[in-house]
Formats: sequence, structure tokens, C-alpha cells
Amino acid sequence: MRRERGLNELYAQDPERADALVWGRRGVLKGVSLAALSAALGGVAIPFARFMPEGYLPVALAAQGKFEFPGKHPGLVLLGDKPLVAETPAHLLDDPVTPTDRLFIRNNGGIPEVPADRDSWKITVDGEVNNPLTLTLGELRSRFPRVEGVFMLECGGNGRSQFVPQARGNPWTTGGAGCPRWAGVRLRDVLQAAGLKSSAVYTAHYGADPHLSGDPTKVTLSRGVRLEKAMDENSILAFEMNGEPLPVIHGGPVRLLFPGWSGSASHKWVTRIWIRDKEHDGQGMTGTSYRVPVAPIVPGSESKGEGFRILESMPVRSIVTNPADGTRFPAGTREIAARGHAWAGDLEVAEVWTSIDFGASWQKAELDRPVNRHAWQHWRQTVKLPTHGYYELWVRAVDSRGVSQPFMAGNWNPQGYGGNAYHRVALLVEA
Ligand SMILES: Nc1nc2c(c(=O)[nH]1)N[C@H]1C(S)=C(S)[C@@H](COP(=O)(O)O)O[C@H]1N2
Ligand SMILES: [Mo]
Repeated sequence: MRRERGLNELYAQDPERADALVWGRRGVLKGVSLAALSAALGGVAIPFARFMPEGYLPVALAAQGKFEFPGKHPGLVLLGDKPLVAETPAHLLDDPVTPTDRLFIRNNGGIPEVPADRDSWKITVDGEVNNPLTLTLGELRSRFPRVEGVFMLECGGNGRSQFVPQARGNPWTTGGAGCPRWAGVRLRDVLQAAGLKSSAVYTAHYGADPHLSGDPTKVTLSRGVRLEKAMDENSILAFEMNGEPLPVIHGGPVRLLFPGWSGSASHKWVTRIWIRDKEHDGQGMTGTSYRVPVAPIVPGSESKGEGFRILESMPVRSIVTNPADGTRFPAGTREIAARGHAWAGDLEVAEVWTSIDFGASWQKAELDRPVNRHAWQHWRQTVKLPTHGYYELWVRAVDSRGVSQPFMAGNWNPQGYGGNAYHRVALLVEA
């Protein structure tokens, strides 16, 4: 008797057989027949198979790492444990405001010790300022106006796994992003209190997290931003997330937050903000780190980052948060309520489009405005499925300058930054 197996189920139960059936070598379809493909998907029809590009890889699932961390959702996917890195599957990002337990984690080093009295945490502001300051978190709270907002945090490497050939680093799918509610004080209020000199052009961030080597002279990460971004009203020193003290894993007692820009600038456990008279050149600022080519380079080629620019504002992206990848719908289902979010760094999203026929045709989704600048936008759409079988729901967003997400991650770079290919989820309507 032949047992019908689901998309993910097949991989979960018999990954070797599934791989042998579907894939040749890693990530490349080896001229398999449509029949073999259907069998690998659990013996189902693929109604729009005629639109599948030659060699196209259906969104059939890879193995997921087990994840366990106090206060975090067990559905997060572990990408690495030294340093700790975990991403959020798109269906767990369905909430309009990301719950704390669902925000991705990206560490480059260890997790520092934090004093029980959080308000005693100290931050120094020095460099190109008239009055260098050392302020405790308690002083930050009492001296400067409290601000809050729903702000995006997105890793510069989000989408990296879609680069071909594979880029170096954590293989983020779409889950290195989230949009919680944050509260803190404006960085610009603090910088103004320190009195910026006319020579001030760039920030340089330092934090308390130890280097993985254990060598105390080594800096885990030290990135910075142009002064213009530092002075933006939404660039904050954050000490609360979703109405609670900022969890230690997310940089508590206090972190920087530069919404819309590569998350690496949003320094956690921040202890020093050094104001510089030139572009910062700390750990993670040079070479191919958080930098992308200005003119495209040959995918897979060697590069030391000559002619690259710093990745600042993140590119436009959209995700499907409902239905979940791999959802199986009962026989007779002909309509589903799809929804998700879209964002575009410092810009707004102008349009979101969906396709169920491998991009042969697109339908425009309903799209909300952001609740505030630098918040993601929600989209929704009733998607019609003409018959039973295997579908992929594809989504792509277009930013306010008319730039769309591409089908493939473009502008290949050695460490895989700024990859924003369409999000694709596998759906099945039972026969
Ligand atoms: N001190 C410190 N800050 C840091 C990092 C780090 O390793 N150390 N990682 C950065 C990167 S690359 C990202 S994407 C975000 C992730 O923030 P999260 O872990 O709160 O999601 O923190 C940034 N701030
Ligand atoms: Mo990141």
C-alpha cells in the first residue's frame, strides 16, 4: 500500500530517499522528471508545473535545528550555537508587532554578565564632542525624554541562503527580521548633551560581549553609522521591548537601535559610543564585512571588498506569515486567506504582489501604511486555487522608489548581504 506523505513529512521521515529522488548534488536539480518530482512531494499533482523554470527547486523543506533558550519560542530555528544565532520561521512572525519570544537572535560573540541593578549600567560618549559623558542607564532615563515606536530590526545577512553560489555565513532564510515595540531615548538627545564638534561625522560602537576566543584584547564587533542616521528621530538607545525591560539576549540593559539599517549597527550591551571625524574602521566595518559591491562582481569570485560600499538601509522585502510553508489544505479548498508583512529599510513599501503560478501572473495585495516610520507594513489577499495539488505562493514587494524584490538574490557578494529574493511557501490542496 502506498502511503501519501506530506511535503515536510517526507523529508522528516526519510531525508535520504527524498534527496535521492529530488536532488542531484546539493541544491541543483538533476534533470528529474515531473513524475519523480510529484512523487517526492508526496505523490501530488503540480497544477502549474508548465510555468516552473527549468531546474527549478520546489520549496521542499530542509532539516531544522532544535532550539531551546529561556524566554524564546521553541519554534525558532538554530543557525549556530557558538555564537548563538537563531531565526524565526515566517509563520511565527504573523503578529502585527513581534512578540519578544519570537524575535531572531544574532550574536557574534558571547553573552556578557549583566548587573542585577540595570540602572547602574554605564555608557561613555567620547571622541569629537565638547563634553565627553559617562551616563548610567538611570541617568539616561531621567535626563532625556522617553520615546517609543514599532521598529524593524533586520540582520544584514537576512535572505543569505538564497545566494547562488552559496555565500559565507549563517544561512538565514527570511527569519532574521522582526518588528517589536521598543522604548528608550533618542541617541541625538544624548549626542547633543555631549556637544558635537563640527568635525563629528561617524559613530563607533562598543559593547560588553566577550570575543569567542576568550582573548580580552579582541573586539567582538564594532560598527558605526553616519552622523545623519545617528541624528534620526528613530535612532534610539533602547532599554525596553514590548513594555518589558530589554531582555539580556537582545542587548539589555541597553542597546542601540537604528531601524531600517543592517542590524549589525544596532549594538547590544552598548558601553561606549565614540564619535569620529571619519568613517569608522572597527571590527565588521571593512573588507567584505557588511559591505556590498557598487558594481556587480562575478558570483562566486574572490574579492577583498575593493569598490564595495557599506550596507546601510536594507532592501525591500516581504514575507508570507499565513499560511505556513508546507500547509496541507483539505480537499475542495479553493480559496485561502493569505497575509504577511513587507518593509523597505528607510523607505516605505508601495506595492505587494502575489503569484501562485511560479510568477507567470501576479495579483496585487491589499497593503496597510506603516503604524509609524520604520515599522513593517501588513498585506493581505484572498488567493484562489483552481484545483487540488501542489502550489507555491510567491510574494514580492516594491518600494516607494519602484524597486522590486528580484526572483533571485542579486548583487552577489562573498558574505551574502542584501539578498532579498521573493519569499516562496509550499502549499498543498489534497485531492
Ligand atoms: N554587542 C553586540 N551587538 C550586536 C551584535 C553582537 O554580536 N554584539 N550583533 C549585531 C547583529 S549582526 C544583529 S543582526 C543584531 C541582532 O540583534 P538581536 O540578537 O537582538 O536580534 O544585533 C547586533 N548587535
Ligand atoms: Mo546581523
